Amino acid sequence: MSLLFTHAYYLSDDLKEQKIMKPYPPLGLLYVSAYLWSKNIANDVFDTTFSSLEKQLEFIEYKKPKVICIYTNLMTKIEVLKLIKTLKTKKYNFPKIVLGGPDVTYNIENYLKAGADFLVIGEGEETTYELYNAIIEDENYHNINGIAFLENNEVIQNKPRVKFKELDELPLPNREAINMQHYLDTWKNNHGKSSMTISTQRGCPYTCKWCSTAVYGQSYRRRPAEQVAAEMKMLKENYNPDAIWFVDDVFTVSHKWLLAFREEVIKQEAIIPFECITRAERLNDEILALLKEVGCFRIWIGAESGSQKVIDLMDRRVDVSVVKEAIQKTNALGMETGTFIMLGYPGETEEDITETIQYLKDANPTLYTITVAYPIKGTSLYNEVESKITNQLEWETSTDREIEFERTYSKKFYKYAVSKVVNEVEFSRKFSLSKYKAIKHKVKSVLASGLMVLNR
Ligand code: B12
Ligand code: SF4
Repeated sequence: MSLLFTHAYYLSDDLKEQKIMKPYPPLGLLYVSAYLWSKNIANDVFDTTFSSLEKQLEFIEYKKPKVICIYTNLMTKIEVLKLIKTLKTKKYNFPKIVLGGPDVTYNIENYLKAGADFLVIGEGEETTYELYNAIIEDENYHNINGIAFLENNEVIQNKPRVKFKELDELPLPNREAINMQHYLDTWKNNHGKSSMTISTQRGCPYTCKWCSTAVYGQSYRRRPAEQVAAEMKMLKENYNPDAIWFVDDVFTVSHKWLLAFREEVIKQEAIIPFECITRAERLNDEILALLKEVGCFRIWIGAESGSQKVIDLMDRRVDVSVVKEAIQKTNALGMETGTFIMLGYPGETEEDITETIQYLKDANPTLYTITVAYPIKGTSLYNEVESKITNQLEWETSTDREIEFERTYSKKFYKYAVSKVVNEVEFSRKFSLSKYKAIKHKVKSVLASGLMVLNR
C-alpha cells in the first residue's frame, strides 16, 4: 500500500508511563485511517506504542509507502523529527512526509523546515484525503484547504479547512488496524481491568488560557447519542473492555445530549462502566444521578487551583466553591472523583498554594494529579509569558514542557511545592487511619516547606 499512518510514541522509552501502564491507542490517527478506507483508499497503520523504532523502520523499508502520515504532539515531537530525517533517504525511497495532530498548528515553519513535506492543520479526515490524492496524481496543492507546505523555501498556508458540521458522517476509528488486544492485556495485567477510549465530541467552547485548542478551535460538535451507544455495543461485542474513557473535553457540556445518551445506552444494552472529564458547573444532582445510572464510576472534575484569584487569572470561569461541592457530591454518591491541579501559574503566590492544599483536603477527591504550569505554543498563556521566557531552547530538541519563564518563585520552589501539597493532603487523609503513617507525611511536608523558603 502506498499510504502509511504511524506515530512516534514508544512505551519502551517512556519510563514514567512504564510505572503507570495505562496506554491508549492514537485515536485521531485511527479516525483518519478509517476515513480514507471509507473513500476506498487502502492504507496501513503502524502502531509504535508496543513496538520499536527498529521494527517501524523495517516495516517502512519493506512496504516503501509513497506517503507517510505521522501523528505529532508536543511530547512526541522530538522522535517525530528524528524519524523524518531517517525516512527522507534513498533507503526508504524518499517518501512524502505528512504531519498532523495538535502540535503542528502553531509550529508550522519549524516542522516544515525540519523536513516535513506537508502539515495537516486541524481536523485530519478530509484534508488528508484530498492531499493524498493530489500527491499521488501529482496535482496542484494550492486549493487544498487546511494544509501548509514550503514553496521556494517560503511557507504557504492554505485557507483553513471548514470543520465537519455533522460528526455522524465520520466512520468509526480503524481499531482493527492495530493490535487492540495488546492494550487491553496491558491494562488487565497491570490494573485488573481493561479500558478503551471513545470520542463523542469535538471541540470545547471554554477559554482556559493554558489549554491547547489547536485542532478543534472553540467549537462544540457532538455525535448522535444513538451512534455513540452503537459504538459501545460494538466494542462490548468485539473487545469486551471492562471500562471506557471518554476522551471528550467536557463530557457533560450538553444535558440534552446526556438524556439522549441514557435512553440509547439502555435501549441498545450498551452500558460499559466509564470515566469522563467535565467541568463542575455542568454537573447537578440530576446529571450526577444520570451518570451513575449509566455506568459512570469516576468523574474527573477540573479544579486547577483552590484559589479563586488563580482560577480567574486562568480565565476558567468557574467558582471554586462550585468545584468543591461537585467533588463532594460525586463522592457522596459513591462514584470516584479525580481532579487536576496546576501549580506555578503566573500570579500564583504561596498563599494561593495554601488555599489549594485546604481545598484538596476539603473537597477530598479520590485521585488528583499535579502539574507545574507550562506554556503550550498557541495558547493565551504562551502569548502572555512569551516575553518572559528565561531559557533559550533549541526547538528541535526540546518540548514546550521545558520552557521556563519568570514566575513568582524559582523552578526548584515548585518542585518542593508539589511535595508539600501531596504530603499535606496525605497527612490529612491518613491521620485518622494511622497516626504513624500520617506523621511521615507531616515530616516530609515540613521539609518541603523549608526548602520552599530556601528556594523562593
Ligand atoms: C486522550 C488524551 C491523552 C491520553 C491518551 C493519548 C492517546 N494515546 O490517545 C494521555 C493521558 C496519555 C495523554 C497524554 C498527554 N497529552 Co493528551 N490529550 C488527550 C485528549 C484529551 C484527547 C485525544 C483524542 O483522542 N482526541 C480525539 C481525536 C479524534 O482528536 P485528535 O487526536 O486531535 O485527531 C484529529 C487531528 O489532530 C488530526 N490528526 C490526528 N492524528 C493525525 C495524524 C496525521 C498524520 C494527520 C494528517 C492528522 C491527524 O485528525 C484527527 C481527526 O480529525 C487531547 C485533547 C483533545 N480534545 O483532543 C489531549 C491533548 C492531545 N494532550 C495534550 C498533552 C499536552 C498531553 C501530554 C503532553 C500531557 C503531559 N503533560 O504529559 C501527554 C503526552 C503523552 C505522549 N507521550 O504522547 C495536548 C496536546 C497539545 C500539543 N500541542 O501537542 C492536548 C491537545 C490537550 C490540550 N488541550 O492541551 N493525552
Ligand atoms: S481546560 Fe477543559 S474546559 Fe478549559 S478550554 Fe480546555 S478543554 Fe475546555
